[in-house]
Amino acid sequence: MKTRVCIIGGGPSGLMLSQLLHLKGIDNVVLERQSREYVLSRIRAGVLEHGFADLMRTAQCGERMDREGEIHEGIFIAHEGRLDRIDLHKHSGSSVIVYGQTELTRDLYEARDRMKGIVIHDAEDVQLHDVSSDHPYVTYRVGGESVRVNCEFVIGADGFHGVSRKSIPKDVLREHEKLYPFGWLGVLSRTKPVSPELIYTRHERGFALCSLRSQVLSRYYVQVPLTDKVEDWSDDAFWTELKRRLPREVADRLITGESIEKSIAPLRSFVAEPMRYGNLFLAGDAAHIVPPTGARGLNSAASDIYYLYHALIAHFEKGDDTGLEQYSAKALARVWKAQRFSWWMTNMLHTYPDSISYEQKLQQTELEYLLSSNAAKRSFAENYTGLPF
Ligand code: RFL
Ligand code: PHB
Repeated sequence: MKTRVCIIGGGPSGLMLSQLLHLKGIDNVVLERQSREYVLSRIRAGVLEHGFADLMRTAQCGERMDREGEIHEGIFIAHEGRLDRIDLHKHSGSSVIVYGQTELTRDLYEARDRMKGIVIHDAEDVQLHDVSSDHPYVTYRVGGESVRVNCEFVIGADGFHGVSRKSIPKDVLREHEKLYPFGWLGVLSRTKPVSPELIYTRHERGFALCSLRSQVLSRYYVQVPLTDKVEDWSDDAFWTELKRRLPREVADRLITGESIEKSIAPLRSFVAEPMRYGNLFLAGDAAHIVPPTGARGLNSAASDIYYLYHALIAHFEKGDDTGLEQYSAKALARVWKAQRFSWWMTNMLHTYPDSISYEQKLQQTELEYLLSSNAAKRSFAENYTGLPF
């Protein structure tokens, strides 16, 4: 098989780039290790910044998001039994959209199908070859058959556990990583959300988050030790723990129900540099991960895709490679800002098992400063709603 751009990974990053390139007439193929059903069963992001939403519209995939997604102009922070609101719109002039990653991935798949885009599912043993040359190629197996894809560019959009980043030689790639001593236990339930806007909670028993997917679908999280297993947590135990961490008035109106998904995600900060090696370009979770506290993960992927899309268009349409040459530095500059914000927000709101009283006092002071200073709220709002691309 021959194509111009071979994209590894059929998550939001890979599908978005595929769709954008296709609309500009640039031939591409997406190779996805999992089945479509599996990709669509993963429950992940819920909050999108306007930059991501704009890309969905450019990709002609924004119609359902604009119809069904909810615009949120503020978030709540719960602490010491009280609720404080940060007005995102007032402080930054911007807002976020609550629209699930599952739904936007479904929209992207449907668009790819409509345009007869090539997305190969169940692609096993994907391997990248000669990416530092002008003739890279990718091999994979599907249904017992081996296939070779000759291309001009390879895009590694295969998430944190993908194969692309690992294809960059060890003496070229620098990895920066921070692991947190806790995870998030998440529950999705077909219940009315406890609050119309998200509630981020700091509590001595650990962080909690009340989020939502729609007015009939709620998403809640509680901080748990890394040693906990999902099987340890019955639905009852989850609701009891969540209520203990929420302010009384919120806990009293929480509607509980059967969980329709329950999983534990470890928290990690990670950046791989550079994001380019020859004709291989990394994008999204393949190159960087944030703890979900600041809702930045998918939104960091969005700027990678934006830069990469424009760089590839300039290359194919005008023979101008400036964007490709600058891609890694440009993408990383924004990635590190999202890293900083996610790390800061995680530190402020979580309970650390070994923290000393001095650190706990500072955490509390950080939060009090945020909630009492318009300058701090403005900084929070501009980061949470998305720094410019
Ligand atoms: P993905 O979504 O991981 O997709 C990568 C795809 O590549 C496939 N793959 C391979 N394909 C071929 N060959 C291989 N060898 C392959 N290895 C892997 C995988 O099967 C997969 O389909 O990466 P992508 O596209 O870069 O998208 C990134 C986002 O998924 C991620 O950043 C967000 O989900 C992070 N995130 C959030 N981000 C936000 O912006 N806002 C949020 O509110 C938010 N909430 C969250 C989150 C992530 C969470 N978890 C579970 C980590 C909440 C949670 C709980
Ligand atoms: C979610 O709804 O899954 C969600 C929302 C906000 C976050 C993280 C996850 O910061």
